[in-house]
Amino acid sequence: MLSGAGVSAESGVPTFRGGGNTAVWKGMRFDVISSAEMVERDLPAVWEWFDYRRNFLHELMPNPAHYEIARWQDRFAEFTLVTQNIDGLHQKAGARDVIELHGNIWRARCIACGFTHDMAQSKRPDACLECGDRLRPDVVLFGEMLPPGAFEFAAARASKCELCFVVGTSALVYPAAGLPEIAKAAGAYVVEVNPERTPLSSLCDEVLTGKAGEVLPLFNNENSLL
Ligand code: BJW
Repeated sequence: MLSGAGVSAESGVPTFRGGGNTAVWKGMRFDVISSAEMVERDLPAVWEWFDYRRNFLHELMPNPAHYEIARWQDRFAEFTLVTQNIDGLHQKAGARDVIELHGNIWRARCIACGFTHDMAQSKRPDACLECGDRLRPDVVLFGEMLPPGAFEFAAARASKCELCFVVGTSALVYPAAGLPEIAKAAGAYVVEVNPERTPLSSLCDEVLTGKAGEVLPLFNNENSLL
């Protein structure tokens, strides 16, 4: 399963592109404030944006889609959850071994030594506790490389996949959006769950038009084919 921001939408997390690409922070588009260039130019502004979002996320809970996905992990002998989400809500719902392609908003990473700091249980340190250098959010911003090995591992699982669910993603951001293409090329049955069509819809064997929190729980009954 590949998940995107739409899975968290019903928890109250704003999507990036839903509503017409208008997500802004103090007049800046998200792809400007969430960019490698902005980390170089104005790290405090980047922290202000991410601190705001962590505060906001603190109150939010997983929704039925997160819980259903977590259940699938126990239901299938081999199940891989790959997410583009950085909010940690899959894990909060009980999902394990989640492959986070774009990092996690609850971690900070040292710009110099790469040491990571947990911010879920404790407050953000002012500087790296290992070397004293500056910290940045441990998320993958535009124009940055994904965490070493994460995409490669996900691609290897996709290339052996029989059933691929693509849930709540606009499928615009690569390389994540390439995973269902890999699965399809390997012969997988590809199912999309999204209220809107995406560039992947025409590749899919099944398009379930609707909200993840309403569609996925429909698989959790005795008539379900899964
Ligand atoms: C619901 C719903 C409900 C609503 N239920 N659904 C090939 C071609 C062209 C460009 C590139 C390429 N390969 C790489 C690139 C460059 C770039 C890229 O893809 N750009 C495109 C936008 C054109 N990629 C990168 O830069 C990546 N790095 C990389 O490739 O490194 C190698 C490299 C380096 C240097 C140069 C070149 C290559 C990194 C991408 C990192 C993305 N980071 C972000 C921001 C994280 C930080 C932050 O949070 O601020 O990650 S961008 C943003 O988009 C975020 C998301 O994870 C990501 C994907 O968004 P997602 O999840 O799909 O959400 P939305 O909002 O787009 O869509 C929501 C969907 O939900 C919609 O479809 C709704 O309909 C649906 N929905 N309610 C179900 N209830």
